[in-house]
This record gives sequence, C-alpha cells and structure tokens, in this order.
Amino acid sequence: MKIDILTLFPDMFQGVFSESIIKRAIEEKKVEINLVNFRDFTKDPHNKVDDTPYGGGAGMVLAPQPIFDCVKALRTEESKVILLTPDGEVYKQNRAYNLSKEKHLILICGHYEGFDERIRSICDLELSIGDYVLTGGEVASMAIVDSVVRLLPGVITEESHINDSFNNNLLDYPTYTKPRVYEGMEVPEVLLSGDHKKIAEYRYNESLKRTKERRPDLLDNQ
Ligand code: 6GU
Repeated sequence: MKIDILTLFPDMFQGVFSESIIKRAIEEKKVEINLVNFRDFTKDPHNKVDDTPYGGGAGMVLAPQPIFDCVKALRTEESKVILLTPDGEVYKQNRAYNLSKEKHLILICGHYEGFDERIRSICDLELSIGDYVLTGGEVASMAIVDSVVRLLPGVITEESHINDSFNNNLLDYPTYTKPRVYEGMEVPEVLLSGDHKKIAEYRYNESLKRTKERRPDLLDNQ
C-alpha cells in the first residue's frame, strides 16, 4: 500500500512513523508513506496557502488551489482521497478494514480554522476520529494510518487481530500473564485448566459482559 499525507506540518509525523510496528512495516516495504507539504504547490508569490473567509469571520481558511494541484499531481485510478475533518464520518474498525484493502490512500490534513468548501468536491471520503476538536487533521491521520497499517498482510500475525476489540462488535476479553497471584489478585482458574473449549467459552462470556457494561451501544449496532 502507498499512503500520501498532505500536510503543512510534515515534521509532526516523524516520531510516529519511526518506531515500533509502523517503522518495521515501512522497512519491510509493506507500506510506503510519503509526507507531502502542499505549500510546495501554491502559486501564490508569497507562498500563502490560506486567506480570509468570504462573508467575514475569525481566522484563515485553506485555499483550494494548492490542495487541488497537489491531489491532481498524486492521484491515479487507484487512489482513494480522504479528507480529515470533524464533520466527517466517525472512523470505526470496519472502515479500517476496508481501507486496508486499498492500493493508494491520499489523506488531506486540514488546519487552522477550516478549508474552502470546494475542497470536498475532490475527496472520496471524509473522516473524523471522534466528537472532539483537534487543531488539525494531523493527529487524526496518524491514528488512521496506524490502524490501517497494522491490518496489512504480514504486519502483525493474523491471530493478533482476529481477537481485537471491536471485531464482531465486542470488546476484548481480559488477559493475564505470570505470576499466578499478584498483590493478592489471582488469575482465573479456567485459564490454567488447559481446557481450550472452556477457555474459549469463558473469554466469549467475559467479552460480552464487558461490552454490556462499558459499551452497550456496540451491541445495539448489530
Ligand atoms: Cl479529522 N480533524 C480535526 N481538526 N478535529 C477532529 C478530527 C479531525 N477528528 C476528530 N476531531
């Protein structure tokens, strides 16, 4: 998979993509991630990418030209162009799965007070990562890239994501490691039994119980 991230702040991404699983996925060429500063595409003599809003109001608005030209330069038949915006579709695990099947993602990070409405016309999808406001799309696109890249074939073992929280709309079951007793708290007996059928049953029931307690909304969405 190839991912192009259009941002005015490419340096924000360095740490996130140079550690752990994402770093390894890049090294092993499971994904290629390019940070593209769309300021490089502006035709403004002073390198401006934004301007004041028509009709008045606070702040600056990202102008269409640099983003249009940048997307035109990168887009192919296989590209999916995604705008990060708090008024987009709320991002969920099923969307991560379907994005992980794409060949080329172009993520556009808005910033400042907003972007010219006409930018939406060149996007295939608008995503938000939740109901709160970030200073820009950068942190949102990091979350999306992280959650998509871990699903690419060979990045983590299949087994690791079959049991992920949110698969089948259920939260994860509790897990334990050694020691058997820690600070008076014991590992549930069934996990030591070696009875795989009983263990699977216990885990499913715990998942269901936890989901009912913490996220009943997930069960309503079945
Ligand atoms: Cl994608 N952008 C911004 N600015 N804020 C957000 C968001 C995106 N998702 C949640 N909050």
